[in-house]
Amino acid sequence: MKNIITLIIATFLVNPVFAEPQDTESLYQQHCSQCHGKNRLGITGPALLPDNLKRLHKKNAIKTITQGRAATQMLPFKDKLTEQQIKALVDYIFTPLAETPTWGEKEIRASHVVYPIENPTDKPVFDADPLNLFLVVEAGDHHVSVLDGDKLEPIYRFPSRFGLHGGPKYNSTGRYVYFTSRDGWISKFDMYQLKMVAEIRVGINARNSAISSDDRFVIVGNYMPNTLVILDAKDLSLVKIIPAIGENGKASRISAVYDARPRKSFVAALKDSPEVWEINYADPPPAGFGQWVHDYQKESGEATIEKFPIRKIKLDSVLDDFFFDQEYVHILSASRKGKGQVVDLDLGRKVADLDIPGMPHLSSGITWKMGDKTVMATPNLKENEVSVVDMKTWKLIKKIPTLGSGFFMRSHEKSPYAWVDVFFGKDKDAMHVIDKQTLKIVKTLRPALGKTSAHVEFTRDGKYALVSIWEMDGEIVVYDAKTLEIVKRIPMKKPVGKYNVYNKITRSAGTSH
Ligand code: DHE
Repeated sequence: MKNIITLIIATFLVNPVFAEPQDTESLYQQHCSQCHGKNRLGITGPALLPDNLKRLHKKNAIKTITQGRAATQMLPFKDKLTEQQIKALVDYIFTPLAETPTWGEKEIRASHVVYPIENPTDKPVFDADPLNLFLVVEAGDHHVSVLDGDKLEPIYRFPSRFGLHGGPKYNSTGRYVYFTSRDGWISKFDMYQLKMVAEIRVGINARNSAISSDDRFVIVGNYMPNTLVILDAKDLSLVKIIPAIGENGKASRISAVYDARPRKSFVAALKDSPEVWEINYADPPPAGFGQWVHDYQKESGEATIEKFPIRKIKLDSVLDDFFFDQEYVHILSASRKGKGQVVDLDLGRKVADLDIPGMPHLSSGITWKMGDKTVMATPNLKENEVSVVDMKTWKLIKKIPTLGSGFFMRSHEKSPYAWVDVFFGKDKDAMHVIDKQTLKIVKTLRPALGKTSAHVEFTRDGKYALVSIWEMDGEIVVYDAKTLEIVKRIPMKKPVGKYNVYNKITRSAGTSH
């Protein structure tokens, strides 16, 4: 008898909770579904689908389940599940669902939350210059810090949705900002009162969002489902769902959507069909907008849509992402396969090929005046070089070799330099500083030896450049943008991007819009 009891205790110690083997689906339902949803689409926890988890490698997923995630509600499961069970769960969440889930009007409306704000005020609740604030997205523990750009000190920190991606979008005054999470959550935050205003989930896997120049609408491009969703910018209530159906009649993911301010339109590219859509939000839409409508739209009756009329520009190849020239007439696109292209939005067609080698990470490129030319420069994710393109002839005028491939390039109207990170490879801690006139690297900085440095953003006056150190125990390293000396280090949890209110709302040529 004594032996049997000893055996039972020993079994329990090795495998604390589950003496019986269990199938992974029931393990998931028992331990994960309460927060991540019965169908893995997410509730309080993020969606657990392969596309949404792309940034999280399997070994990190194992670590998260085993140890939990600091400063979140994700608990450690090492005392409840065996190593084998954790591995099986990771394989399970990295497996696509058998059926494509629905996320339509009903689900979107049901997710909408408007937060009550006590003592509302139109005055900032802090002393800092509201136009020289930065938002810093800290991916390490899914928080956002509000940084005073003059004192270079954080003044507030709040939790964000899981996996924010892309630049938060400020309205024209910089008072409100809209965040997009990869799981399709849009959050509106009041920068004056430092309070969340409203949230809504518009998709299962969102790509990015844009706000209209008249501050009335927010648009979101989704990968899953294949839709563009327009929201009222005031309280994020649903205005319209536009199914992304390509010319071939098949549903398509949206590569990206941006606001084209002078055109009063949103411009979106389809990822699975070679076309760009210009969605007008002017009231009423400009005369002749319909002249761009293609025959297939006329036949299907789509051309009669009154609100948010769409011009569809057909191309030969797909755009993976794109950015505008400062006039919003041309879009310069990147493609995962092959070359980029230049599309003239006024002419409604491609006007040139773009000789950039690898797929740049979009929103990476910037423009500036070089002598009498305007040039665009971008790093490339597949090649160790920065490409510099003449914005008139669209010819590649220089390849600047770098120590590795990079994600972001940034500058400021008042700075003679453009900064580019070396994100990948053994020199991931390097940051090149390039002279904007000679196109030569004048200095290679190492803000934190051996640690990945990425993404630069300047203060409103261009005096300081802020660099992210992309580590859990990371920091923002502040450089004097002229002397290139470090002036301050601000600890942060894996800071990703940082976004200066003034530079964004004035659409500085040195940063993304
Ligand atoms: Fe991004 C912006 C696409 C991987 C960090 N990224 C964007 C935008 C697009 C894009 C379309 C512009 C959105 C906007 O601001 O409206 N990113 C892609 C990809 O296709 C890619 C290569 C693969 C993917 O998984 O989607 C990719 N991006 C990454 C990363 O791995 C990065 C480094 C870390 C992360 O958070 O996923 C990353 N992307 C960023 C950041 C911005 C961004 C920080 C905003 C930069 C800015 O200054 O505006």
